[in-house]
Amino acid sequence: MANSKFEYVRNFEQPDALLPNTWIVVRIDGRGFTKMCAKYEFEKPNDRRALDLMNAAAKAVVTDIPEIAIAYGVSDEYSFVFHKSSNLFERRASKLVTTIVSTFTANYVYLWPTYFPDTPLSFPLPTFDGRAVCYPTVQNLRDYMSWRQADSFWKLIQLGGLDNKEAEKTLAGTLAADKNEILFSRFKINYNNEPEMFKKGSIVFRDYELAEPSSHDAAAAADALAEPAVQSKSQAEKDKKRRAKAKVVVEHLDIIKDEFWDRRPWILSGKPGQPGKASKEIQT
Ligand SMILES: Nc1nc2c(ncn2[C@@H]2O[C@H](COP(=O)(O)OP(=O)(O)OP(=O)(O)O)[C@@H](O)[C@H]2O)c(=O)[nH]1
Ligand SMILES: [Mg+2]
Repeated sequence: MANSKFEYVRNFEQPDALLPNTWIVVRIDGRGFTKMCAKYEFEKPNDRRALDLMNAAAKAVVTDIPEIAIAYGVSDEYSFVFHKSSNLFERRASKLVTTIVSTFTANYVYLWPTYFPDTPLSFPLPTFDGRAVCYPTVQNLRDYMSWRQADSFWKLIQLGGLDNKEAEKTLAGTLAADKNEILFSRFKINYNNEPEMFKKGSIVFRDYELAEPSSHDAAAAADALAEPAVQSKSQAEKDKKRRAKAKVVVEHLDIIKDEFWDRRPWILSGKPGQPGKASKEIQT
């Protein structure tokens, strides 16, 4: 077809490509949730129904998008991690972010009545913003995840009535036992008795049989990759089937320590594991 005189406008589309060979994290965040939580009278500091709804929407996103290796959620935010070696359907920041945000929001609104059967949604409806960040190494990615999980502790304190600065001043340098004591005396929160979901946030991933710690070095192997591994068609098909079969689970585990990653090498390796007995881990 002959070029029309209008076609020049195509050049206004600017590239927003994400750096290759990096872990792409898309973090979404509820817009104006302080107001929304007050409107629907969410329990303070943590509302179980609201968090279960966030988790259900995130589970739907991970199930829908097999390139996501892991997701982590706390409060009104969720981070979705694309494996660095996945052959992504798209490497443009805007496309990835909008895909995640719209899939999450659609599911959040659709699932609302399941978690709030007596409180129908009304305008303004819940919406989310999103951003994409590239992390070059496994250490960078793990530090990012640790940062979000550690932040969940501060959020708990903040909602308990202290602002961040005040909380940091009160708690900085105190031992874990003292932190518990302070939390209890100031907020009547017995940190040890709080549900794991409130303390650790929520982790969503495809579950396979747990590996023996230190039987894999998935982190070093991932860092050594220079580009997506070349796979035969049949191997790619096999992986795809295994991924589709795997159960997507929501857990509340420590992701700061090595153990979580060591026992689940498939998250960093990108290779689906053995379909396992559903793995419930005893936290040490
Ligand atoms: N009561 C209650 N509030 C919650 C819960 N989870 C999240 N929130 C609220 O969500 C807010 C999340 O913080 P922000 O994302 O910084 O605040 P925001 O009002 O959403 O503002 P923007 O994200 O900038 O639009 C907190 O201020 C809390 O008030 C919950 O389980 N219970
Ligand atoms: Mg928010």
